[in-house]
Amino acid sequence: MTQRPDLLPRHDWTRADIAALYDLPLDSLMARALEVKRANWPDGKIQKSQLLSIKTGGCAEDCGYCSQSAHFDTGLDAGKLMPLDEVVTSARRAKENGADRFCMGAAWRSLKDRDLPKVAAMISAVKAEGLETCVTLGMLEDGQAEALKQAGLDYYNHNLDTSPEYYGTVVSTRTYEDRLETLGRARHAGIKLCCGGILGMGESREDRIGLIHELSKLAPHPESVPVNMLVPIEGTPLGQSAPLSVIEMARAIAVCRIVFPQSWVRLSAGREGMTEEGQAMCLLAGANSIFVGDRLLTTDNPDADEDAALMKDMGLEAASHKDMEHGRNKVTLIG
Ligand code: SAM
Ligand code: DTB
Ligand code: SF4
Repeated sequence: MTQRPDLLPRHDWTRADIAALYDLPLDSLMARALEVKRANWPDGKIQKSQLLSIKTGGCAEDCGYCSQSAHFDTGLDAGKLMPLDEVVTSARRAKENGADRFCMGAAWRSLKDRDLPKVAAMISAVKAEGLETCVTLGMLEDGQAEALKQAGLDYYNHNLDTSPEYYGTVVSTRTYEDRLETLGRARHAGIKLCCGGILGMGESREDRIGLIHELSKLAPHPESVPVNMLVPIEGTPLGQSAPLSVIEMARAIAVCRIVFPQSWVRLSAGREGMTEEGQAMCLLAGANSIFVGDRLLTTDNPDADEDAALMKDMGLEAASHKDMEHGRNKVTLIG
């Protein structure tokens, strides 16, 4: 038996290699993505995550896409950290609705030590409900990732968002290096990474290639790669961005499937603005994870009936982390 290297993770992708994938005719690109997907994910199941905003708004960062930044008037009221019992109620409901992972997001620039015990208690309680746990809390300092891991954290979400070149156009209050440092801390503590970006912020295809290239250099690859389509928020600098075509979104997802063969590639924010056919195209391109529940953090997501119809029409089943061996079904062996 020999392993086919083109179906397995690599960390030596160049921008030119990724650009060459991007430039393929769509049918050739999708055929290659499908081959990678079938080899690494033979059961074809879809991972479902549910989000909960545990601390909304009033954030000190100026991310130009975000409803929660205190720098922009988006009409969102800032709240306090949610009490534990409300988090547990929400996690139970998410599980009943078929979610397998529960992701708690806080509109913080960075996690403060005073909030750490409260967040740790939330992680432990969600884990005790039988869900995989994920948090996204901004930047981490020494020792914090270890404490989160000890509480039962499976994934840390922290996105690179776009290429290093375009990043400064979108965010000015923290650097790409800051992001990489936090990712390194989470990884060092043995936490899986959920790291991706946003498309449709006025970036060029070269920037999308640059983002994928930066993600591909992370070794091991992030176990989850969320591909968000910008949800335009009125009042933010990117609120009037021209919508991205779903074909370009599907193309990016197919490239991600090929570059990150054993990662969950998540069709993340932006599904509410897509037709069922558009979402189906993104799933056929290689996405194998979605956010479920009718709310993301502060914006709408398709409701349970719509998602049930999508899954039924496509003949898709939900994945459970219990049948998974760290994000992949089996090793690719070609006789
Ligand atoms: N404050 C934390 C941080 O930035 O890491 C966690 C929350 S933040 C809302 C998580 C991610 O959501 C961002 O990195 C961004 O990729 C995505 N996101 C935020 N607003 C979005 C929007 N309007 N459209 C699409 N994705 C968005
Ligand atoms: C990610 O990449 N997408 C999620 C999650 N990680 C935290 C967030 C999407 C947010 C969409 C806008 C909102 O609802 O505020
Ligand atoms: Fe704050 Fe995160 Fe929104 Fe940036 S994306 S403004 S860090 S909540």
